[in-house]
Amino acid sequence: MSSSLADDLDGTAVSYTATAHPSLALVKYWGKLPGGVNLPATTSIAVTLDQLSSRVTVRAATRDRVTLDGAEAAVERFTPFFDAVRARLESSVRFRVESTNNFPTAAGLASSSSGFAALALACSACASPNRTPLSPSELSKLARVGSGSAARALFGGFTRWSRGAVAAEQLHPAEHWPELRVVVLKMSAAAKGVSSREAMERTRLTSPYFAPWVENNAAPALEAERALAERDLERLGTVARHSYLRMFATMLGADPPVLYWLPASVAAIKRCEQLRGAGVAAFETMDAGPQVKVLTIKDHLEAVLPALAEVSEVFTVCSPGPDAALGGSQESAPK
Ligand code: 2P0
Repeated sequence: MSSSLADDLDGTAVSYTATAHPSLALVKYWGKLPGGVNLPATTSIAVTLDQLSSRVTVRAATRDRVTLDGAEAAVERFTPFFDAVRARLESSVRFRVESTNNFPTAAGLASSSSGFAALALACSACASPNRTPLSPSELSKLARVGSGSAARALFGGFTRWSRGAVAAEQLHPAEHWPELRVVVLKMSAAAKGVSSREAMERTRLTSPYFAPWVENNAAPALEAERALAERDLERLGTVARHSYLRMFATMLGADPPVLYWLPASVAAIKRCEQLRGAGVAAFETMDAGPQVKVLTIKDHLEAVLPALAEVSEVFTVCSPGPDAALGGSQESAPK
């Protein structure tokens, strides 16, 4: 059944817009605790990326409906989140959502983190326009129901989402480390074949390496937190590399195995190794997709960018980003 946008609206025409930036984990969330909604089995430590963004516009409507970058999305993916917002705010409103990303969706660039963080803000404003806005922690709880990593994307700068926690928290604002840079490489814009949610659950249920992955998570999370506090890129980069490689080790042990890497991903990993050998800060990380993101500092970009451009497209260079916020405009991700 198709209907025009006007058919779905309740006649108020008031719209609520919010913008959020993806949360890139340096120590990874991979695996859920049983019995809750997106409760993490591992503590994750992350940075919010300023140049990538999701922008959502929400209006009250007669039924829930979502378009993602102009295409109709399967609304079932959003229903538990919408229901959580309605329950929290004691509202029966239905949501008409238009969402755009300035980067490839579902390609391993954490689009669900920024998308649901922006939705938590815009939907809660739409569901209850006359009450005091929910606190960032309450919004983080709601965003988590949509997608685990979205709990972190509510906050700018540097975040922690502890094992079993219902909400994430900010460790430091973006101003804590303004020189930090994340070079985002684009190996492929194709949507991934296996969703991160499915891959995560398959890993938990079938990989013999899942239990040791969880058991060995506390020390790296603490080490990353300390390295962040001291702005020590060597230590942070080293623990971030351990975390993503061990996360992939658990996936490779799943049945059937999950392999997101492309030849260009491996080429970028090797190029970072060469750069480090030459004394240049370049610490890569990856998520549920083929893209490689490289941690460095501003002064090393001159050496890092041409070296990485030889093996992949440099999509953009990010600094630590701001909090998710109501309103906001979206620009294409500049290099
Ligand atoms: C993270 N990822 O910490 C990890 C690292 C990908 C690799 O969180 O099922 O979309 O919605 O809670 O948050 C991607 O998975 O999963 C993710 P759900 P999500 O950023």
